[in-house]
Amino acid sequence: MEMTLRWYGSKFDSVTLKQIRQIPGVTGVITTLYDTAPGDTWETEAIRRLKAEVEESGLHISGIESVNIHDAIKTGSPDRDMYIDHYIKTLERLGQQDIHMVCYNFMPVFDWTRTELARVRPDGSTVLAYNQKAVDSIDPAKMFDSIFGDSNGFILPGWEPERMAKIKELFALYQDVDDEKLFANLKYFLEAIMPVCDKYDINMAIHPDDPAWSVFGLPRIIITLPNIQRMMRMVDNPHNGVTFCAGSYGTNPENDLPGMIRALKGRIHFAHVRNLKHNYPGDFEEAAHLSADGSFDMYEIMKALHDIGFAGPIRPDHGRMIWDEVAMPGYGLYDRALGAAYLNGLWEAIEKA
Ligand code: DNO
Repeated sequence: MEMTLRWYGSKFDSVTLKQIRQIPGVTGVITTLYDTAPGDTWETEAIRRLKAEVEESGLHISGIESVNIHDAIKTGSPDRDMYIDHYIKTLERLGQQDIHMVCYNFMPVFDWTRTELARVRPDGSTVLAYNQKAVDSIDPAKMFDSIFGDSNGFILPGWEPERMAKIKELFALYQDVDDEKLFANLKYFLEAIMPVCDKYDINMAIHPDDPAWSVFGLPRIIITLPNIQRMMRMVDNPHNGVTFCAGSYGTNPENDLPGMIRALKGRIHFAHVRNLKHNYPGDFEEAAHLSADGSFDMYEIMKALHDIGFAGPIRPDHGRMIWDEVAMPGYGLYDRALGAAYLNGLWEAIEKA
């Protein structure tokens, strides 16, 4: 594995490349052109500039998170082919710049969903949290206002104000899209992009739906092992793989995380490893990466990745806000750096054992 950190670019991130470079064992960043919109074709020059900036700091780009997918592709609307062409062009340009891993998601309307961005934990840190009752009682159109109010002024990935302003229209677009249609639209997209992935050796790594069930009545498909296996079988190409996000799959306590990792051997192209704490059915909050702070056995997760010979990029995920840091919720420096150090420690111990 290669330890990495997510970085949104110097215009958008409170964390600098210099700081990332000083986290022991972190050699790469996972980044994106954060000011592109889903459906845009990425400019070669912009990719080059990003790459040069990262490399000047002594790091390199280990992958992209995310190249977002336009709603026309997810809903299968008549103009999808145009947006798929844009996507293919973007992949081609990334491949030409020697970038070989792209994380994306196929979630309708919302990317990840949380009901609180700053729930206070007993140690005084704040974390992202989810409460099903709160979701059931809120109008999705209001969700954005409550989320945005707590975001420290940062634009959260997947919650861009321009998209959220059109939320009613977005919901209408998905009116006739159920799980089966979403699977079919994903298949259509994957079949179209596999040739360019084969040509440039680009590993596509689909991110799970977070939380791993339907919210606001929208279809959600990347939530369980059988569904991932269905997705991989329907376009059976090693470049069609997954981001194994422990925190997202782990929202459902029935997902056996180490077991899933073992079953996905060879098709995990990227790993997000973080911990969360289940308080009671329908309520969870994020935790420190340390096993003892949450509900997951982080040793078993890292052990499973080690056992399958996982060699791709891995990153700590959603840190707590600690030590008075002001940053994008989940994406401060301090707790993610602690997470990276802890995961590196587990890995070293597993290797030496
Ligand atoms: C949340 C992230 C997601 C992820 C996208 C991938 O913090 O893990 O926003 O980047 O779903 O496209």
